[in-house]
Amino acid sequence: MSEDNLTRRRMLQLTGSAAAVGLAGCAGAPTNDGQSQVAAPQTTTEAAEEGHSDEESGHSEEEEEEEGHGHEEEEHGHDEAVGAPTDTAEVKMVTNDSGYHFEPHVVRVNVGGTVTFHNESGTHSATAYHPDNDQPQLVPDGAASWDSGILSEEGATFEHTFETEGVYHYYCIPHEALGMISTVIVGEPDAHGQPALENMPSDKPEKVQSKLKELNEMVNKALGHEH
Ligand SMILES: [Cu+2]
Repeated sequence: MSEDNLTRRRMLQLTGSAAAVGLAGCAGAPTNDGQSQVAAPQTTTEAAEEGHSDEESGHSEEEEEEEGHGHEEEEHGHDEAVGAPTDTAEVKMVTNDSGYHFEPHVVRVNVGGTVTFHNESGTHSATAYHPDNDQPQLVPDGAASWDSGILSEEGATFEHTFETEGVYHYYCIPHEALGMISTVIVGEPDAHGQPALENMPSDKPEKVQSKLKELNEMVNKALGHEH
């Protein structure tokens, strides 16, 4: 594969995900954020400049990460690279000035691995897109469902162990419509045939669909599945 093709594809993906981020408002480009040490007007400028440079120079992801967006990324882990699977992972559930978030958006564990959901601030749940939760199936065929129920106490945790390889989307009951949705990848699944990646629930609000698209792009990238 030629380097040019690779770069162009990445550029397209970046452009696409930048658009999705704009809609979803919960990932990637810095937004006004109470935890940030950068004043809001500067943050806005920085975001605008980033968008510009992505389009013009087609930086690869790696380059973009090295250049960094400063401390904000470290705090939020938004523009995360999804690594190899591990035995355990932790996801924070956060309410802050920029909204409602699972952080990071995509975690990856081995088959039999455990994800701990940790309520850092606000009132949230971690709930699988599974028919058992009266939702469309955005988890692997045959996978177990889970639902933390509402966690309102700071520091409350919920664990789920994933025995079935594949891609799992899940949401926060109070904040789904606001885009509080994230993903667990289990093992080394083939991106083809994953319900999470292939079944877009068309009856969901636009904000939910755009968030799912954004997550699907991250997952496809992590699994080396390029269109
Ligand atoms: Cu929430």
